[in-house]
Amino acid sequence: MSAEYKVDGSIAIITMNNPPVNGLGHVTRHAIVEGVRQALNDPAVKAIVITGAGKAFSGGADIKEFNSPKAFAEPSLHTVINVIESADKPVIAAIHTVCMGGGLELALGCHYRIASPGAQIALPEVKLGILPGAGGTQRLPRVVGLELALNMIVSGTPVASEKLAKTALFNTVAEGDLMTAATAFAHQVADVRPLPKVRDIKIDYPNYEAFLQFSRNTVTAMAGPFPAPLKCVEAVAAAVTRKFDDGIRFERDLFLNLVQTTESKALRHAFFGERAASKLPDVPEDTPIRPIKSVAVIGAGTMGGGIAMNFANAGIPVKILEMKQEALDKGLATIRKNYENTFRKGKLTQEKFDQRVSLITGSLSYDDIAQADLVIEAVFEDMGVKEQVFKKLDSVMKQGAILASNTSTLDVDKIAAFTQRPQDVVGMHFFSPANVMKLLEIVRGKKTAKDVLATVLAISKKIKKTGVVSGVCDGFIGNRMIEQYSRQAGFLLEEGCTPEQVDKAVEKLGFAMGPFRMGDLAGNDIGWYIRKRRYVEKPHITYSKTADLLCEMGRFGQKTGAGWYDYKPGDRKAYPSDVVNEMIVKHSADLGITRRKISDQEIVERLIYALVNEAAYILEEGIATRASDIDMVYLTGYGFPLHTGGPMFYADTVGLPNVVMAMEKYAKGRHGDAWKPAPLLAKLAAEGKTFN
Ligand code: T1G
Repeated sequence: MSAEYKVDGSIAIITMNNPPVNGLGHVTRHAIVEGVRQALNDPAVKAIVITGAGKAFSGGADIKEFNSPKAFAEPSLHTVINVIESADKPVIAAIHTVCMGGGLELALGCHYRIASPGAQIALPEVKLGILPGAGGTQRLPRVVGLELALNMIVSGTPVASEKLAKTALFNTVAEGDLMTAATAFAHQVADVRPLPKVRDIKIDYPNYEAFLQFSRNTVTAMAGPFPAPLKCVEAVAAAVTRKFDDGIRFERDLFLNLVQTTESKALRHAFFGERAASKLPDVPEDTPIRPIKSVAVIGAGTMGGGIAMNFANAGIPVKILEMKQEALDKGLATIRKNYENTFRKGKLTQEKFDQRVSLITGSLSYDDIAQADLVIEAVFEDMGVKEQVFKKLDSVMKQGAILASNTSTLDVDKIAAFTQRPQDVVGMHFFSPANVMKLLEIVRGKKTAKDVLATVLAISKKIKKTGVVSGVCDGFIGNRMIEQYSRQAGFLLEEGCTPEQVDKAVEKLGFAMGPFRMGDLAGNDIGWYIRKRRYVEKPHITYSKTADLLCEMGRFGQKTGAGWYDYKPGDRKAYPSDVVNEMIVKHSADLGITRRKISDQEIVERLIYALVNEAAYILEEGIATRASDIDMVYLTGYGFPLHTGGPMFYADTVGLPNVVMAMEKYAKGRHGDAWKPAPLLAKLAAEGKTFN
């Protein structure tokens, strides 16, 4: 039973109990209706209190049931709310901790609402690409007013219950024991009639048309490819322009339309993908974690500084170790400047600024970091340098300390072998800028201990990163895939494209930046350095020489004022470069290639399917645990458009048979060997299955 029923004197108490957040799944909905029916039929019962067990009143409809018959099986959430609202005895919602989505809509159907302070109150459906579908857009404006309701529904942002204490949403926000307050309140209102119904409240907002039009314009400007925000405005508009029941029907139609959209399915996929990523099949969820009370970072460069900031932001003291005072001072000054910029933008209070700056200290001596629970090296990407650092760490760090490398491609097993404690060694690959990008690739060595993985997964949540575990291979998950993406980008240049055409094609799909603008930002010399290593290690893999020719021209990107594009001093805008385009055209001629017009569709397919095919190899090799992990890597670390759900979800949406057919077409072209479908991809396509 996922709702308990008991009678306390003359008060019936229904306690939702569907861990972890009392999602209003079918069983729970049925149990609530049964409880209300039982209470209404019991002459001893004078009032009903509904509350939630555990860490939530209710986190809303059970998203896991979406797109399954259970989601709308009777009693639907609408039915549950109607049963409550039309009850002939008072129903009081006793709200605590989390009251979101359908949970808040259920509370709005009650006659009274009591809350504890600090409860998160929200209608976050828009974050899932839908809108409140059980009356939230019609009832919330009636209790908190049109403007606040619209803001809450379009943003999906939680508001603390005490901030809503003065609105008609709550009868009281009570300190102390919630159930004592709710039961006492129930006794007070047991005989009060008529029973107050939110649906009967009139919305008073003079000149609401102007406000709604302003809202439509604002929301249209910020919604991007997502249809839900604007539909939220239309649904809330119905609360003022239509009769209640008509508004409910209108809201329902909008909801049913949105729940079927690819954008919503992509957002729900990302919601669960974020949470699934922290689960490893062979690491039990109750694996004890090592306490991380202090962190050390080696290297005060761009990465080291950004990494340190993540821990300071989470309230964890960080010591940065450098070899030279000048480098240490420069690194600490850069960190302070970053915090000052955030403070100046009003995104940081003085108190937080002071706290964070004080949590980051520097040192020139390994002895000063010996007691840190976690040390992360962010030194030069060279195995020789890593060897020196890890041998030193092995001799200095306390037993049980976790030794992490921020390497972006190097073999973590080799790094672990520099120490006598390979079980304590792990990769923590942050993405630049490390204090901004959400992705953290956690690289699991063959000997990395399970509690080390559990600890790093837990600490990644604490520092607000999306931790995704990767096995050891060249480039782990993200960079190994981007290698194939970059190869195709280079080939496209040789065959007829300009850098701008390639970038624009994927930016039209929603990428923040195409491959060439990204190269100019990150520095083209980074890829050059890696390709030089690969030419030796993997001579069979061909690359376009255009990227090397570009670097030989000293055009490393924004940092040299010129890259694939030209740049003007003080202006970050990328201007197409005649010099580069001439180099590309000449290179095509040198290769004897007759340049041709290439469609945007071919560009998008070749770039994205190159990612997908490599990902299929990564999956079948067990480097990534699941397809949604790969999507999370690309959504949080590579600017892959969120509305597509990530490369694997995108391929599923296109249909794997279509992906394979397109690859077969490209296999007939230049470098066709790159288009051999990974066995897993070919198998899934042949069986009509999907990655996710
Ligand atoms: N349904 C199903 N599972 C849910 C869930 C939900 N609504 N919310 C959370 N979970 C799972 C989550 O997958 C994870 O599972 C576990 O609970 C803990 O979550 C008609 C249709 C509530 C603030 O959008 O924002 O109502 O990984 O790690 O950090 O209008 O979860 O452990 O197996 O996030 O303490 C609207 C979404 C639904 C709220 C708790 N509601 N959830 O945060 O824990 S649509 C939402 C959250 C709707 C109606 C419409 C957060 C949280 P697992 P967690 P947390």
